[in-house]
Amino acid sequence: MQKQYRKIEVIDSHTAGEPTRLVINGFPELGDLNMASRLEILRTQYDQWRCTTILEPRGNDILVGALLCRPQNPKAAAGVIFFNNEGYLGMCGHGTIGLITSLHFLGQISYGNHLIETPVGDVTAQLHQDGSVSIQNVYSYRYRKAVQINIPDVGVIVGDIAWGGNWFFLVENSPIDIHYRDAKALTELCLKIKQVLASQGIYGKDNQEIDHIELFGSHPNANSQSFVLCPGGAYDRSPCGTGTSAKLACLAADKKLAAGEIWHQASVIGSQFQASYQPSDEGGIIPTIRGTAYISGQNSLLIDEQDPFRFGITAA
Ligand code: PYC
Repeated sequence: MQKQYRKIEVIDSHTAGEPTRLVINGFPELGDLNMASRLEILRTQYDQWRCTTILEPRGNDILVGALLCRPQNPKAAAGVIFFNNEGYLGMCGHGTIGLITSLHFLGQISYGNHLIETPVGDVTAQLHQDGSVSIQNVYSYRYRKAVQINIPDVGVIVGDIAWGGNWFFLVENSPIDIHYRDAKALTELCLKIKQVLASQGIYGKDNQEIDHIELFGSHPNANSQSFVLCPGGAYDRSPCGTGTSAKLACLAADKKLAAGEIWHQASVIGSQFQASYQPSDEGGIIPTIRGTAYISGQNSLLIDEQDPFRFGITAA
């Protein structure tokens, strides 16, 4: 008899070098609550499907997953829940650009504006005729300015804490040059910063963990170049949509960038996003991030019930 496999259908894309694996079929039914509630159901009851999709041997540490969900609002094009090798993300900028590009590839949306529901609120995405995508992200703001921390073997590092859909610690002048060849040293520095923030009880609003670290340096053809460490220990190959939103919130708070002015943010590999903001009545900003994603695969992940690694390779 022919073997039966459980199947997860995915569309793979990358946005400015950072991959997104969009799950279009094969995950358990999560119901009709909002995306934050559905994320909790996925996290507490079906987390093994995240592991199957993202962890080796079917995935890898740099992959970001996006589960396509039925939206609550009939006017929305989709709902989405983002996840990675460690857990779940509130919002993901490069992933939303990947989602829109994948939905267009599937023939499910056309050029123009699309409302997307995420666990941290609705975002609007515009698919342009040239294939690029602009996302109007969630409300973003700087929470604390110039927080000083002492990093063993490095010294004092000063950074801002800001929300851009995830929590970021942003270091304006990286003590290590932002260059792809130095990714290992940059990763180690960011991990140390993250550890010190956690051990000193330095959090975002409502004691939320600061799980993204962002270092900045100069770039010849952009306003700035960044290195962004993601929660699972992998670094973002793109300039990071939520990280660029957090950066804009700091620039706006410091009056270094005017509303509507374009900010070119380069990533550690040299890819770029264009970003701008509008002020929000609440004091922070509504950022817009523009970038391009490319489809890189259309695939069915097959899961053999007898495979000891069907739920991924984990330390446990
Ligand atoms: O683009 O917002 C982003 C993002 C978060 C984590 C990886 N990419």
